[in-house]
Formats: sequence, C-alpha cells, structure tokens
Amino acid sequence: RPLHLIGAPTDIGAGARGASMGPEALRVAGLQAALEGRGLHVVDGGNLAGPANPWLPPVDGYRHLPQVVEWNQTVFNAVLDALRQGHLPILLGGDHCLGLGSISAVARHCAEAGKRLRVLWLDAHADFNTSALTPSGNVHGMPVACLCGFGPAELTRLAQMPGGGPALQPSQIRQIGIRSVDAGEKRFVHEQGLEVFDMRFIDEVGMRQTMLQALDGLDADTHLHVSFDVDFLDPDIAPGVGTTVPGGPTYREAQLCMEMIADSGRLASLDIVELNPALDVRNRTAVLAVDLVESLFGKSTLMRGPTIPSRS
Ligand code: DIR
Ligand code: MN
Ligand code: MN
Ligand code: MN
Repeated sequence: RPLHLIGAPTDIGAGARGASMGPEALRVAGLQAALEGRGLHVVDGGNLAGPANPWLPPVDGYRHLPQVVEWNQTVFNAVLDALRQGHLPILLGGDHCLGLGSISAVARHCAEAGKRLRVLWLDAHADFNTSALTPSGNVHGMPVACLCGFGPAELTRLAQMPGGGPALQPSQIRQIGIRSVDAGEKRFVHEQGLEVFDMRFIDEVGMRQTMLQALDGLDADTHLHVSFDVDFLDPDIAPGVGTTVPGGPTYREAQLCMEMIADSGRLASLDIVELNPALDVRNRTAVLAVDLVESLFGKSTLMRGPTIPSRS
C-alpha cells in the first residue's frame, strides 16, 4: 500500500527549539528516495500548518496547551485521512507530543476496521507524565499517559474512542529503549502496568529476545504502529535530538530492532519524531533515521530473513 508522508513542523511540546525542522531534514536526507528504492510507492503530502511556538512557561502544569491541542487535532485529521485512503501514514515530526494525535487516529481507524492495535514506543523516555507529575510542563513527556486517558480533557477527548474509552490500554503498548523516567512518572508506570523493555532489560537479554517478546502475539488482524522517538538511539550515533540520554541502543541493536519489526509484516503506521536539526552534526542523525527506516521497511543485507527462525 502507498506510504503517505505527513510533515508536522513544530516543537510545540518540546523542551528545546528545533524539532520543527525535522520534516525537512528527513527529506534532505533522502527519505522518499530511500523508500522508493525499496520498491514502495511514496506520496509526500507536504507539511501541515499550525500555530507558532510562543515559548512560554507552564500554565497549570502544561506548556502551550492550546497550541498543542491545535497541532494534534490537525495531525489526527491528516493521519485518519491517510488511513481511510488505505495508505500507510508516516508522521514526520515535530516533537513527540504529536504521537497523541497520530495514535488517536490510528486507534480510531482500528476500531472502525475491526483491527487489533499494538503500539511499539521506541524512546529513551516513557512519556508517561501528567500535569501533576511533570518536572518540565513539556507535553512531549506526556503523550502515552494522554493516550491511556490520563491528561487534560482537551487531549483525552481527542484520544477518545467511539465507545467513550481511551485510545489505548496499557496492555497494547510495548516500550523499548527506556532509560530516563522521572520519579513520579516511575511510580505511575508501575501502577498502570506498562510493559517497559528498558535498557537494563536489553543489556541482560539482548535486542533479539527483547523484540521477540515485544512482538509476541501479533496476528493477521493486528495493526502495528511504531512511534520512533529518535532519542531512542545512543547519542554517540544520534546527537541531533533535544533530550539526549546516554546508554541507548547501538547502531547494530537499532538495526536488529527495525529488521525484526519488518519481519513481523504487520507495520501499518509510523511516527518519526524528536529529530532536532539545530542540534545535529551535518544532518547525520536524519541520515541515520532514514537508514533505520529502510530496515523497518524490509531492507536487508542479503535476500533472506532471520538466521534463527522467529520463535524464542
Ligand atoms: C522528561 C523528558 N521526562 C519530561 N521527556 C522527553 O520533561 O517529561 N521525552 N524528552 O521525549
Ligand atoms: Mn495518502
Ligand atoms: Mn518521546
Ligand atoms: Mn524521548
């Protein structure tokens, strides 16, 4: 099915300015040509428009909430539109607050199409803060909580399902690469039972076993959404992000992660977020993101899949 690029040039939920340049950096790094080189049909829908970043301190625990709501509404509409056309949406962020709009649309579409939804959240952070827990007020630290129904009415309403429940249950989410969780956020992650494959887990069992577990239970009726926060990657290879955290996946671990997702054959929507060209070095982080996205869409060294068949 055609891939549909949706640019959302904003840093409205971030703690550093510059993620608004992410969509263009990914285009300059050759995203479309790379995917077309895989034989895929790619439509670049261009960039969405939305309010400027007023760069203000938090109000009631949120920075820029009205603007965050507006951007997410716009992203929601664009992603739902692409899905209803039978396209595979690729959201080019923008910061990770946009995962709320994107995944809300995916959840809505799955409900309409009778599909089950699994979300892989590749990130250094759990993004499970609330206004009461957040140390920063930056909404890019809150989208997972909002999707699960914990957030301001303006955002949880967008994430509401036809039946009235939240877009996601914690049981539908697998977080991978996590290594920075705030104190209150940590308790909340535990309380809600989020399945977190943190860096210690990956160190101890390896990326292969991690991905086998994260992808376990997918079937033909599962829509797999990947929300790829570029700060998932180790900052040594991916310096172009606003909130680097040391000790992330290496180049090889990240490749294996993407290859195993590709092998599942279930990928049906994608976010690429938090790329910050203002902090990058000659666009290398964008180039790396494109390289990894090629693997995510099935690029492999040889004309074969896994060496060891996909059973743990
Ligand atoms: C931190 C940073 N946990 C916060 N979050 C980031 O401000 O809530 N998420 N950078 O990607
Ligand atoms: Mn389309
Ligand atoms: Mn994130
Ligand atoms: Mn992050």
